Amino acid sequence: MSYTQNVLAKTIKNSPNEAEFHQAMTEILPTLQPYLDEHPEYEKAGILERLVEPERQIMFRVPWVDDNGNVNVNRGYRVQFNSAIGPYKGGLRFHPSVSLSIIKFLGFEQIFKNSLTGLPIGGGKGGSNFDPKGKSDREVMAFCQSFINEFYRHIGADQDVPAGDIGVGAREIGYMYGQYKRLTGQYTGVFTGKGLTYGGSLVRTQATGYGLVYMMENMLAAKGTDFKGKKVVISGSGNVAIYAAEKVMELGGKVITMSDSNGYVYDVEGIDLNAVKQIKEVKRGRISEYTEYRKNAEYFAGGLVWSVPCDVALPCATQNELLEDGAKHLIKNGCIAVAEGSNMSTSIEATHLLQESGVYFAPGKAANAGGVAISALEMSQNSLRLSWTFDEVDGRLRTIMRDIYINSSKAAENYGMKDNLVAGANIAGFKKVAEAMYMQGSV
Ligand code: NDP
Ligand code: 2IT
Repeated sequence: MSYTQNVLAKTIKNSPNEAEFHQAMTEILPTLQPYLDEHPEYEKAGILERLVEPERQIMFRVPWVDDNGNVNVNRGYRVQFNSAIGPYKGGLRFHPSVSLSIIKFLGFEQIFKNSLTGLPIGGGKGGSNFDPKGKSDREVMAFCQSFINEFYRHIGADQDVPAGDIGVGAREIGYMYGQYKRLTGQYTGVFTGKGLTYGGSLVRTQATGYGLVYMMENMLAAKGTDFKGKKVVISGSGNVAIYAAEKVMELGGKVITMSDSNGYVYDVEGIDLNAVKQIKEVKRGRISEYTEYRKNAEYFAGGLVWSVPCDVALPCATQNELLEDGAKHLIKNGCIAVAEGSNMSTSIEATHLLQESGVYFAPGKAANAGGVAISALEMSQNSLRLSWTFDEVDGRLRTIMRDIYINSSKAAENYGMKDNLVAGANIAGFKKVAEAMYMQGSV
């Protein structure tokens, strides 16, 4: 058995009931074998065995009182996965589905993603099974403050720097930062995604969505085309989906769908993004309300957004949202490229189907790295006690996404897997982390 297969089998056995973590490892580890064949010293030093075991996992009780005076208890998580190349960095997810398996898969992906950005950030992820949906601002604040009452001792600007993810945006980061400051008396860059009046960076709100579209721009250019006139299907209607849609439109593409966990809207004339922002960012409503703004749009409750014919697809909701049936629709309808805005949007089987059919495919760890990259630039600005202009940060984002594309596609080509950006991104991300771990010794 090869080194990667051996570590994969052992780790799956040692971590039962962690399906999402198994999936992430199964997607990543085998693609590293050609690189590890060239570096037998890494097997000897147990690099993979160490890489798949988080440096630290923290789980804690988060009690809070709701508006009716009832006590509620949620579970908080932080997996500090790997600090070989920098302090732990990664988002917090608040969603009822959150489990240790989900946080471990996200943290594991984050190690490679953060390395790909070229910036000095290690990998971590956290969150809670708390559901912010339908809660009052006061309830969300009570939860965030209680979360930090325990969590503050584990984080720090040079130690672990959390940010947003599903269910965690500017409102939640603000409440958590405020409580951190209250408890520690420290005004440091310990969170990213902060508001602009207290240390946030311009472009962070837009960064994941814009970065995703810059990645796709590079992919389309490599195939001799661009966004002009392309029909684009986007899933989700949160932070990533909204700013991906904004950039697609700016580049001349037409976004025809958006979705949430209840269904999707199809607008043949092109999505009205002001309406979506009003529904989602202001009212915290449902995407079904879109038809109140655009009478010709159609809403499909529970429908499969990938069945809508398109040239380009950008999944921007959650893991395993694009499965084999979705991939088959995309292929049949002539879709030419897919890039993941969400982490692990696509199952392994669906990814293979797309790749085998010649659909150009970029995995999340490369395509959605723009968010964490600008988080790292927010950390730089906080350290400098300066803020850069929108154009300065956006220019850096463009360059970072271009470099990620080039490094991933070159790595794929170097190992005889031209156009396989999954393998290319894994190898390109792994190289730096493996070398840093090796050089820092084994204990
Ligand atoms: P938001 O909370 O802003 O939006 C999430 C969107 O996805 C909503 O439309 C939500 O619908 C939908 N969604 C969430 N869970 C599910 C589910 N189980 N089934 C169907 N739809 C679902 O999150 P973000 O936009 O920040 O995150 C979206 C994805 O992008 C995630 O996978 C995240 O990990 C990834 N990502 C985010 C980054 C960031 O900077 N924010 C950076 C890199 C990746 P509903 O309202 O119905 O729940
Ligand atoms: O998945 C991700 O990269 C994020 N949710 C963003 C993490 C960050 O630290 O900005």
